[in-house]
Amino acid sequence: MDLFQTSEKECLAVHGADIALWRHVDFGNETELLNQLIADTPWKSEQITVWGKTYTQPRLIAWYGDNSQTYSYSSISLNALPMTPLLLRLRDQVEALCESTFDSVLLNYYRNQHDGMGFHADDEPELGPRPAIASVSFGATRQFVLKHKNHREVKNVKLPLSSGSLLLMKGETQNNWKHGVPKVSKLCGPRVNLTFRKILS
Ligand SMILES: O=C(O)CCC(=O)C(=O)O
Ligand SMILES: [Mn+2]
Repeated sequence: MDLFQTSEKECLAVHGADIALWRHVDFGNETELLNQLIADTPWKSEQITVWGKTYTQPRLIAWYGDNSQTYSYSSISLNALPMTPLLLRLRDQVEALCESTFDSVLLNYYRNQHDGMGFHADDEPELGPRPAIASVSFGATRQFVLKHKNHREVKNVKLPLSSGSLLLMKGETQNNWKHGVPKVSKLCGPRVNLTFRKILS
């Protein structure tokens, strides 16, 4: 079976964005992948400072890359860990589907419904002006919400990202839209999300 042939790509009609979604890619047994990622990743809890106030991020993170890159966002600076065989294998599949190359990956671990990610754009200068960012999810389905940066009248776009999904954002997406993963009130199991990126030197 050719893994790459089984996945269907949907291009989403979102104004001023270039977003594609594969609702399910055969990355392997997703429960095993989720458990392996949770168990084998040296997760870090980070403090971020926004407008002078310091918070503990409501999720755990880890940063991996081909080179010993340092990645900075908000007030955090992370040194890349070396890519693992599992991450290299997932990257090969993601690169083939997305027709892009990536040199690093940020892992986010949402332990339960109390974990989330606030609205932000992946628009750090080191990602370049029109970055391609590929996001793979395992575990609980969480809503990925896109909010237009400039037009309040434009409705938010809500995408439920289920286990084994692949989302690709590129072109003007980060310039025009923010995105986030809201906390939820209902009981929710663990989710690990991987965002593959390319850091320009
Ligand atoms: O968990 C997600 O789906 C989003 C992750 C994300 O936006 C990020 O890592 O920048
Ligand atoms: Mn992001």
